[in-house]
Amino acid sequence: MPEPRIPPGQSVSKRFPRLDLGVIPTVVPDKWDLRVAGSVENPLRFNLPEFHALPKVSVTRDFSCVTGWTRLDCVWEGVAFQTLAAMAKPKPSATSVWIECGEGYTTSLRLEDLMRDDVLLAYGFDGKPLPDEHGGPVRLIVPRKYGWKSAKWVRLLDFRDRHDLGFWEVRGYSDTADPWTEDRYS
Ligand SMILES: Nc1nc2c(c(=O)[nH]1)N[C@H]1C(S)=C(S)[C@@H](COP(=O)(O)O)O[C@H]1N2
Ligand SMILES: [Mo]
Repeated sequence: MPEPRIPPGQSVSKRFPRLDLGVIPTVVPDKWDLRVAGSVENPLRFNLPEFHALPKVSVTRDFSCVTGWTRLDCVWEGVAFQTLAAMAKPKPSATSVWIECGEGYTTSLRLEDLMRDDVLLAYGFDGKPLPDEHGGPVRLIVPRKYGWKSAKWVRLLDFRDRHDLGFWEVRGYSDTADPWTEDRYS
């Protein structure tokens, strides 16, 4: 059998639905920053112009939410996670990254899952600046995981020597979150 295009139990959405806790954080561009901290040799802090000046990548991937929709061929533009990791230099003890967002949402990922070459901190979507409701100015995109790992409005990437569970993961959603195995709940 050929591989199906979308994961089991999903259906294609032409629109790009919005899914979050209902709050869009107010971003004052002068005050916005993105910090990379924790178990790294080189902690980093970027304001928006500095972040936009980093090497840019474009990644086209499908996006699947656990509630059942998949949007095909999302075109994301931004900074590869690998680029940030190379600058920050994780300590050998770092195994996980804790992610904090502007409105209080959190998630976390194993470092090995973030080091895939399709993971990025996106500021562009389908050829335009990433809209506020989809996580602008900067969001994480982890195409191989269900959408709740793709944190919107990211402000902090905290490298850790232990793995802590984020907002949905402590509420019963899977920590591994693989759409292809319908790995929805823990
Ligand atoms: N900060 C933040 N990021 C978040 C969420 C959230 O509530 N807050 N929801 C997640 C979920 S469950 C999904 S499916 C995707 C949806 O992204 P979208 O609203 O751009 O479609 O964002 C994820 N990232
Ligand atoms: Mo979701």
